[in-house]
Formats: sequence, C-alpha cells, structure tokens
Amino acid sequence: MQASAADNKRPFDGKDAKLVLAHLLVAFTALLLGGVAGVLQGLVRGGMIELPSEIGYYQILTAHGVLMALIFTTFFIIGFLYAGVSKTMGGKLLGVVSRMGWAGYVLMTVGTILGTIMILANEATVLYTFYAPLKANPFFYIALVFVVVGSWISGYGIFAQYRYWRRTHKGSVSPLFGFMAVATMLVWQIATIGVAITVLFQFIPWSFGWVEKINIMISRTLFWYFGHPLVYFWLMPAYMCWYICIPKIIGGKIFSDSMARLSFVLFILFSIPVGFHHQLMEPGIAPVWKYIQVVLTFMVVIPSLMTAFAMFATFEQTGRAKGARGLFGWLKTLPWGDVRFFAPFMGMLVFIPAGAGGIINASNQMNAMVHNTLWVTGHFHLTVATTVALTFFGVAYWLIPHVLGKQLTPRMNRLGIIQTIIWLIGMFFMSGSMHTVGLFGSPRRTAYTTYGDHPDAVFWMPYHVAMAIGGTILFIGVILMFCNMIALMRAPKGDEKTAAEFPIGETADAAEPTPKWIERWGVWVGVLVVLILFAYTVPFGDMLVNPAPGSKPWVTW
Ligand code: HAS
Repeated sequence: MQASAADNKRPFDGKDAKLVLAHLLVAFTALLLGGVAGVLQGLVRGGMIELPSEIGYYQILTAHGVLMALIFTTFFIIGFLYAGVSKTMGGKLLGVVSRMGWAGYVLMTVGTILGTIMILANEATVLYTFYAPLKANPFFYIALVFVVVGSWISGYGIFAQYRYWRRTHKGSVSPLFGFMAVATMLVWQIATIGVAITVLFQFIPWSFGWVEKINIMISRTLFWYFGHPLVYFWLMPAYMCWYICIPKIIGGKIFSDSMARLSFVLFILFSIPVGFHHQLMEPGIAPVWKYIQVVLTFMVVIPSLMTAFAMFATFEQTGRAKGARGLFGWLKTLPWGDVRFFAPFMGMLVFIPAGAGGIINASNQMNAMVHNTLWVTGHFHLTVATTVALTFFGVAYWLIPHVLGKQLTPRMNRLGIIQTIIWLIGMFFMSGSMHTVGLFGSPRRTAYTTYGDHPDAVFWMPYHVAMAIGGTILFIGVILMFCNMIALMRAPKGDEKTAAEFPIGETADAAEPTPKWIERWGVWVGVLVVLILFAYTVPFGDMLVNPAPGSKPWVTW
C-alpha cells in the first residue's frame, strides 16, 4: 500500500521535522569536517603540502574516515528513515518513537563529539577500522559504544512504529518504505553485535590495561562480521530512494513492490556471513571457510543485480508510457534537469563500475593483486562516496525543504546539478587514479613517501598528484553541498502547489500483488542465524580453541 499524490504533498509533522533536521545537521557538519581532513590528506599524499608537526597524517586520515564513512552516513540514514517512517506509517511518529529517536540522537551525538575530541587530541590515531594492535585512548572506544547504543535505540523506534502500523492495519501489506526501513535497521542491529563484542570485551579492557594482550585475529574477524554488512547499511537507504522515490520523480511507477522487498530480504540473508572476503589474505582462517564466504559474497551481489534490472525496467516503462521509441529512446524522457533525479541517477551509473570492482575484490586470486592497495580505496570512494553519497545528496534536496514546508527553487535545483557535476569530476580524477595506481602496487593507508626514490614509487607520484587534484575538486563539492543545505533550510515557504513533496511512488498496475509471507521477519532472521552459524562457527571456534599469542598495545604516533 503506497501513499497517494495528496499524501506526498501533505505537510510534514512539525515535531518530527525537528528530529529529522537535527540528524541531517550533524550529518552534514561531519561531512564538512571530514572533507577538510580529506583535502589535507590528499595534498600531503601528493607531496604538495606538509602538515605542521603537531598534526599527523594518520590523525587526519582517522578523522576523515570516522566522520565521513561512519558519522555522516549513520546520522543521515537515521534521519531519512525516521522521515519516511513518519510520512508513510501514520503521518507522524508515535510519542514513544519520537522519544526513542531523540534518545538515540543524543547518545550518538555525545559519542561523536567524544570520539572527535579523542582524534583531534591525537589520542586515537587508529584509522576508521581501529585495527588492533594499534591502541587508542579508552574513551575513543567508549565513544563508539555511545554511537552504537544510540543507533540501536533509534532502530527500536523504527521497529515500534512499524509494529504499531501493522497492529492497526491488520491484513494489509505494510508501506514499502516502512518495510525497507525495518530491513535496513535489522541488518544494522545484527551486524553491530560483532563490533559491540569486540569493543566491550576486547578493546576496552585492553586499552584500560586491565588485560595485557589482545587476540588480533578475533578482533579483526568480529570487526569484519560488522564491517561488511555496514556497507549494505549504507547502500540500502540509497536503494530505498531508487526503488520508492525515483519512480515518482520521473513520473512513473514502481516496477514491482514484491521484487523490491525480495531484494531487501536477500540483503538481510546474505550481507552478514561474508566478512572473510575482507580477510582473504590473512593467515589463521582455513581456505575452505574463506571459499564458503566468497560464495555467499557472490549471493549478495544478486539483490544489486535485481535492483539494476528494476531500475532499467522503471526507466523504460516510464519512457515508453510517455511515447519513447526505439531501444534507448526512453533515455531522452528522463528529467535530466531535476537534481532529485540527476544526483541519484549519477550514483546508479557509477555503481556499475563500482560494483564490478567489488566483484573483482571478492575473487580470491584477484584480491591477492589488489588487497591493501589504493585500488580498494578507489573502490569505496566509488561505492560509498559516490553512489551512496550522491543519492543522499539528491534526497537532501527535497527532504530538507519538504519537512520545513519550503520550496526547492529553480536556483537551488541548478546549484544542486552543479554540485553533482563537481562531485563527479573530482571523483573521476581521484578514484580513477586510485584504481589505476593501485594496480601498479601503490599501497593504501600510507603518508607521502617515495621509498628512498625507488623507481616504482616515483612512477606512482603523478597519480598521487591527480588524486590530490580530484580531492581538491571534491572539497569544493563538499563546501557547496554544505552551503546548499543551509540555503535549503532558508528557502522560501511553499504552499500546497509549490512546497517540495516527499516523492513516494505507487506500484505499477501490472505488477503482481505483494505476497504476505514476505513480512515473516522471524523466518528471515531464523535463516540468517543459520547462515551465520554455518559460516562462522567452525573458523571462529578454531580461533578460540587455538588462540594466537596476542599482542600488547602499540601506539605508533
Ligand atoms: Fe566493497 C572493500 C566486495 C559493494 C564499500 N568495500 C570495501 C571497502 C569498503 C567497501 C568501504 O570482496 C573497504 C573496507 C576497508 O577499509 O578495508 N563490495 C564488494 C562486493 C560488492 C561490494 C562484491 N562495497 C560495496 C558497497 C560499498 C562497499 C555497495 C559501500 C556502499 N568490497 C568487496 C571486497 C572488499 C571490499 C572483497 C575487500 C577488499 C580488500 O581486499 O580489502 C557488491 O555488493 C557489488 C554489487 C554491485 C553490482 C552493481 C549493480 C549496479 C546497479 C546500478 C544500475 C544502474 C542503473 C543506471 C540502473 C553488481 C544496481 C543505468 C543507466 C544507464 C543509462 C546505463
């Protein structure tokens, strides 16, 4: 059951608007600060500037990764999900849900501030993956606990609103947005168990000095149990925009509600038991378990291929309904001048090579070639920093004015298109050079060095300069995005006709009805638990029974 056109225009609840905007404000502030760190590190790595001696390269690398990959995304996603849940499941959040949203927000913000202080104080230069045996100040790990626990509470709020809706609409299939929000938060809740265990039982006692050593293998395995589904926690809200909002924006309909839901169910099943594909080059895990997790990794590609199919189908059906002819005539009918479409579409386009790169990474032999090189950095700048980020930017252009009852003016729309193009140009230079120089062997996570003028390293330098140029262009994109966000908040008020809408698509008439079994969450979680146990029990048990000697803490900065 989807919202009608009148629902899309209906004013957004004032109280809920504050909650959504509070999340977006932290998200975009993190983007700005992370962007400052990013441009600096690009210029350092390209040999173009030197940092003052009090600031370390790895310190700003940590700030960049934490603020952009973890904080910008998490705050934006929770704000977006709360907005959609409020819009499509009752028109306003229940009192208790709103309180949970605020409680989660406050905890996450406290965690973010504490974590950022630790990084700026040079107490936590451990990069965003915080691999042991690098040891941060215990308060950095405590900050992570705040962020994760806050996000759990926010997730419970989404579950509560969904349960309420289902209780009051017995026999109906839930709104697609609500279903997808629950699926996304379910992936998050189950994935973060891994990071919670390693932080609570390994990092905190070890960083306080209560235990002498840490088992690195276990900490990394728990991290990647969380780290891979994390990327789908970023991707699924982008897919929500593609499946639900884009059809409405282009004047079409959702190709198939059931297919959209099925792809999210597949993400629940297959996004978690695949962490070993980040550890393919690590000793201590028997090859057969790596092989099994690689097979499961290829399973998690399927919902993305389904999404590509659904998007092409939506575009083509809409174009043909508007009279497009020929194989690609529908392309001309797409609203290229509308930033709400243009930015996410560019994200989709980029996801074709980005996803292909992921499939390369997942292939054991090719992983040996690219692992720990700048290729991987190039991969995640295309996936999360382009596909996901551009989609989130595209959402912000209508979400901010919608919740405030304001307009997306033609001027803001134009600025949005310019911002998207700047992003694409910057990313072309930066990620393109990262991919290429990665294939030549240039390692990731290193500051500027020519390794004593070794010919290979000297050969890499022009690519590092191109990365710095791309990074500088992207920084202009970050500043413009931040200014656009402020301008969107100050946009002129709209009336029924001119206010920005929350674009919620309707399902195509020809689509099959959605089967009710798709909402049997217990079944999906049950199958997921079986898959996790299958993929992890033996190799993890092995790490516990035959533990490595463990490591004392290292503080290298
Ligand atoms: Fe990845 C490393 C494998 C997707 C993010 N990945 C990373 C890291 C990050 C990351 C952050 O197997 C680095 C972590 C670190 O710091 O070490 N990744 C994959 C695979 C996929 C994948 C198989 N990754 C993502 C997404 C991310 C993300 C999504 C963020 C959002 N990744 C790996 C592996 C590694 C890795 C290894 C470890 C590497 C190493 O050695 O360290 C798949 O999910 C990708 C499937 C995607 C597709 C594309 C479908 C295309 C679509 C667009 C359709 C376009 C349309 C428009 C409709 C098959 C849906 C067309 C219109 C026209 C007009 C043409």
